[in-house]
Amino acid sequence: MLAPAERIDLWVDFARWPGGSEPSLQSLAFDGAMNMGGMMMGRGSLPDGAPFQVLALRVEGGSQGSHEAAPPARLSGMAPSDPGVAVNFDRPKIFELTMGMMAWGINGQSFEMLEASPYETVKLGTHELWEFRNDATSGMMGMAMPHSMHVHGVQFRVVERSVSGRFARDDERAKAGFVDEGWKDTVLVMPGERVRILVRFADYPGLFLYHCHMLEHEDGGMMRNYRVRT
Ligand SMILES: [Cu+2]
Repeated sequence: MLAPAERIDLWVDFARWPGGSEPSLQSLAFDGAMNMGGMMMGRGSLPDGAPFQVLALRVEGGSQGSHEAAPPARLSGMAPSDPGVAVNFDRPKIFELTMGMMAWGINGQSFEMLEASPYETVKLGTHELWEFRNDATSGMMGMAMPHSMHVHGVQFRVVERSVSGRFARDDERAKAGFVDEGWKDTVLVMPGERVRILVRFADYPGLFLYHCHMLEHEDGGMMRNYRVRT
């Protein structure tokens, strides 16, 4: 299960399809409306959660199809992340994904073009633990939306994912599982979930965005800056 803007590397062996076949990459149907009753349906022709084709392919036959290729016997491995390296390992920074007065926000705040709060200021060269919490929206008129949280300028590791009991039964929606392994820059946070990430601010000082990657949400205010200071 992938969120908008979440990415993975795929290895596809097209030798298994005969020439002339047309496999495709599909976005399968899911309960994307999340009890919204179509209220915030986009301007597109497809309702949220409707299946659609992402990519059409055509496999050609003939000798060029006989090329042998195989993925490496062993893909890169990664040691488990160590939350202990975070400067705030005992006190993760909490980012509530909020909805108030019909405006999305992060910790109740909306986007400001040139601002980052002291809370959103980090030091270059350090690690921090951040926790995205998708529990505030659940109280608002039954609005329980997934969010796709993207942090600019860095890569992070997912340390922990937990779901409140109230939403645990809804995990059926994500039964395909999450892609939480490896380096990430976007992570799916389902309704009722808290996702803790370990971020390293390694390379550049300056002002960077973090936001939900669902366009209606980020444009509605679920986007903020954070500042990396030297
Ligand atoms: Cu969102």
